Amino acid sequence: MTSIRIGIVGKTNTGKTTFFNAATLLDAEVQPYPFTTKEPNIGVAHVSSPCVCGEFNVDDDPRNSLCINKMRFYPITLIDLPGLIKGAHQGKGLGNQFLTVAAQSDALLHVVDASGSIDAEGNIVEPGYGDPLSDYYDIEEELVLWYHKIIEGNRTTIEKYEKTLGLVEALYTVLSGIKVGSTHIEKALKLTGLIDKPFKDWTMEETRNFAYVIRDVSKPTVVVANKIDLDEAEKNYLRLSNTLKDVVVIPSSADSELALRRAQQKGLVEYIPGSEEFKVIKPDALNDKQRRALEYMERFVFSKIMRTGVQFALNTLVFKVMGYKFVYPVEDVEKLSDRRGRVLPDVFLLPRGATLMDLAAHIHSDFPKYLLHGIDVRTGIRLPRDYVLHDRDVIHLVLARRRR
Ligand SMILES: Nc1nc2c(ncn2[C@@H]2O[C@H](COP(=O)(O)OP(=O)(O)OP(=O)(O)O)[C@@H](O)[C@H]2O)c(=O)[nH]1
Ligand SMILES: [Mg+2]
Repeated sequence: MTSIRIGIVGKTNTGKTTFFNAATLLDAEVQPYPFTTKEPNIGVAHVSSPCVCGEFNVDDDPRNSLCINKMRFYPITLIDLPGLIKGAHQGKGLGNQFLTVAAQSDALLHVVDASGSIDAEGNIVEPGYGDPLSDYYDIEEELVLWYHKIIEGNRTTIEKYEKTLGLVEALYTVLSGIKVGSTHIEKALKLTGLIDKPFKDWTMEETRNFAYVIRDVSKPTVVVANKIDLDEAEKNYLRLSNTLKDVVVIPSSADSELALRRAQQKGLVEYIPGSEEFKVIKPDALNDKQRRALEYMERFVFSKIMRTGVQFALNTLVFKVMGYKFVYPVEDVEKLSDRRGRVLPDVFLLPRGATLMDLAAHIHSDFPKYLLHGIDVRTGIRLPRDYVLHDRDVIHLVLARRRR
């Protein structure tokens, strides 16, 4: 099963690498200077939801995922990108090769500095001076212009292929390299009303509009309003979420998540990523700096926004915006185990609309052929092959031929 790839984009200095480090706990370089990150960092993060082991009251033994305090964590790929600035599509800043990397992701997290403590060039300034909303628009504009450039730059290729393959496939030959599927193209053509218009007749404005819509359709995005702990950030967060009506905006403090995960690794606090609380294990073992840092987080992060927002942003993007579901297949309905007796060994991350047949295909390419029906383990109900899976379903597949 291929893992979902999520790219972190945004202006320089907004906290992308901090977010990445917090989510992956790798040590990529963080600095208060523009363009600290020069190469993309790739790491493993997780999406999480309450594990069904709690509901069924069993001790599980995960194989393809983790279960921490009854939360199930499934790996995804996270890509931290160098910061973008206005003109990036023309190679400004660190050039546009990174846009290619961004475009190879399935979805994006667009990180903005909600405190407004970076100026238009990405330098750190007093909170409130910068404008996260215009930063957001600047970066989105760069993404759209970049798609536009690819389409414009391949006019002759598209026109050539259109004659034999049709418009959708012609655009697909040019856009497939940046993870744009033909269903995305079809959807964008319908939304823009260009589905029946020969490509050679598209005006500049229509091409531009298509670029705008294809960016939207092909890369689902959550906006991360970072540095929420600083002054002015809450005000800007509200402005962002009230203005950007079509995207989800999640407030976050990536710095705090990173500090908490580190403190947890050192055994100083009890903290599960994404949790709405942390507990100091040995108050006496903390030095002054650590104590102050934890108090700061309690006051400026947890009491303001309940959680640091890092894990929440990842979960929101994957489950709510992209519509993925966790599904737990089991072979033994009584023990909730596989053939070897491992309890709830796997969880699968399946896309919106996935059916029992898709689940079977994920487990083994041969299975759909032999699939008779499924059993919903919670209720014992028999499920048809075209049953559309729900999040946190526990499923037993009944096959015509037993595996040996
Ligand atoms: N107060 C506060 N500062 C933060 C937060 N997240 C990141 N920072 C700080 O913001 C600065 C920039 O962080 P980076 O993670 O390097 O930013 P970046 O977006 O990766 O920057 P480039 O790689 O240069 O594009 C650092 O000084 C971080 O410590 C946060 O939640 N709160
Ligand atoms: Mg960085």
